[in-house]
Amino acid sequence: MKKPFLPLALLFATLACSILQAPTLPTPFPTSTVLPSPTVAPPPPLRSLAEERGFWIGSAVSYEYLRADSIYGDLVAREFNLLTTENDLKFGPVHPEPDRYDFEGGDALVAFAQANGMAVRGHTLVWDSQNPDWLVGGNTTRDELIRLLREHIYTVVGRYRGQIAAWDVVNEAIDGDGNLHDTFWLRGIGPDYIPLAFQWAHEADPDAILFYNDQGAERMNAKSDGVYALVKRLRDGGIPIHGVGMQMHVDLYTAPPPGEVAANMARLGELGLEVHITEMDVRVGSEITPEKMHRQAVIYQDMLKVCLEANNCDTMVVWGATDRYSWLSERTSMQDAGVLFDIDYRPKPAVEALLERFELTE
Ligand code: 9MR
Repeated sequence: MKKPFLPLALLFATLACSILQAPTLPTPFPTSTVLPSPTVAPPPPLRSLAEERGFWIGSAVSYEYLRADSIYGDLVAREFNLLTTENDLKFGPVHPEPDRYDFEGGDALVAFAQANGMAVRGHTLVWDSQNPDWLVGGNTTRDELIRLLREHIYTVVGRYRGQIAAWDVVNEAIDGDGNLHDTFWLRGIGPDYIPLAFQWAHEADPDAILFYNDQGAERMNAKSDGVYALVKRLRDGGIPIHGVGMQMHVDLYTAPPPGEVAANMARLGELGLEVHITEMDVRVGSEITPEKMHRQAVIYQDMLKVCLEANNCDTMVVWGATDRYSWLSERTSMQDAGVLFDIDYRPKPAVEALLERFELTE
């Protein structure tokens, strides 16, 4: 049985908002070898088709870009009915000093989501990356670290109680062999840091659905076996975990076979767990060709199909909205073209492919 993702009232607000929202992006789109010609009418928003099917189509959003670019904000609000806080609620950004939290970005993202009838996924409470120097550089005892992590989770989750529907509580804790990663948290607290984090998040917001989130564990392999074993132990131990996030950072040649993703979702479903696709992008490399865009569209469509057909998957989040601001373009000088809209905010063939898949679904 699925837990309702949002209260009914918010769902109605979402629908009302999407009806009232007029697309504000510049149209018609300029010509390109890959993208629709200027005479083609812009496609309907993804969220409108998603909502008709009770589905959540999301984008990771950083306040840094939202604050600076209203066209980007319009794109996100028009196309998506969910946002994930890309960086603003990670430990370092939100808790930059021992006694100081910075909620500017998180508050702004939650307010933006509410104003636009979008749900929010909070990302992420416990990770080995983007931790502040004061935390990782300190000579902290195990007891102090436990106290500190509990206070952090209570403060961050508690602030958004009732406003953030789902949390990635623990991120990327399993290595490629399926064992626990040697992380700051494992060294400092031991394996108990995982169940403790879920327990504290649940105490801070009993209605939020709580996820373990990882990458490279979408198909059936040693890593996804390790994730399965971990979440099974948590479930068996009565720990409040409700789902697994499959990040789905893939490329044209290593995307997981849909059948394996479906099998993986099914076995997690047998444990009573939901699955969200949480961070999807499909890298195409530096050269962008129509063939690559087509292949990318097929991969997006395949993964949406798997999710729609599973009885425990109702959410697919893309890790960014436009290539202009995607994490892939932060890392390389090339855009790598991994998300759904290009650097000029124009929809790629993948958008059409997702719309088509929604239309084929009851
Ligand atoms: O998109 C995020 C990017 O802006 C940050 O610089 C980076 C820091 O590690 O994290 C990126 O997001 C990651 C996410 O939090 C966890 N899964 C992998 C994502 C891409 O690296």
